[in-house]
Amino acid sequence: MRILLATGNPGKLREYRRMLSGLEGLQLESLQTLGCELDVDEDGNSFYVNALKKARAAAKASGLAAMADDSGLEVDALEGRPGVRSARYAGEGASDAQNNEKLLAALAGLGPDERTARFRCAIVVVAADGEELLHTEGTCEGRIAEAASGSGGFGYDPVFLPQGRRVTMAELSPEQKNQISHRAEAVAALLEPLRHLLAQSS
Ligand code: ITT
Repeated sequence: MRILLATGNPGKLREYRRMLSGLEGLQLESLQTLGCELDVDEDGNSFYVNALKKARAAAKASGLAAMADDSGLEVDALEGRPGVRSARYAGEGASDAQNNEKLLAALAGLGPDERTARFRCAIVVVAADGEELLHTEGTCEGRIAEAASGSGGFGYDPVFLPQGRRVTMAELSPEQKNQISHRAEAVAALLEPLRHLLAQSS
C-alpha cells in the first residue's frame, strides 16, 4: 500500500522512514518524490486537527492515502506555548535556531523545576478520499535546558532534556531518540492498526 507522508520537514521524514522501515507492505512516499507541494493553513487549535488537515490536503493533492504528523512543544511556564505554533514561535519562516533562542530568552532566570515541558505528536492516516482511518498520539516529558547543545534531530531537540537523561534530545543517537520520543510513542500505538490496514489492502 502506498501512503504519502504529508510533511515538508526532512527531520520528521527521516524519523518515519527509520521507524516504519520494518513494516511489510508499506511504501512510504514523500511530497518531494511525488513533486507535490502542500499549502495548508495550520490554524487548528489541536495537534490532531492540524494533522487531519495536512493528511486530507495531501490525499487530495496526490490521490493516495496519506499520513500526517502535527507536533510541538508545550512549556508549562509559558502556559503551554509554543504548542501548535511551535514551528512559527519566533515568526513565520523562523529557523530552528531562532525558535530556540526565543525560548531560552523567555525562560531566562527560571530554575530547573520551572522549566518543565513536553513534546506532543498527533498522527493521522486518511484514505485517498479523505476518510479518517487512524489517529494516535504520543508525548515525551522533559525540561528546557539552560543552553542549546547537540546537533542531532531537529527543531527544539538541542534545548530539550528528556526526563531521566542528562543530555539533550539532540545529543542522543537517532536510535535513542526513536525509543523515547513523542513521535516514537505515537508510532508505537499506530503499528498494530497500520499492520491491519496494510493486510486488508493487500
Ligand atoms: P510539516 O507541517 O510539513 O510536517 P513542520 O515542521 O511545520 O512540518 P509542525 O507544524 O508539526 O511541522 O511543527 C512542528 C514543530 O515542532 C517543528 O517545526 C519543531 O519546531 C517542533 N518539533 C516537533 N517534533 C519535534 C521533535 O521531534 N524534535 C524537536 N522539535 C520538534
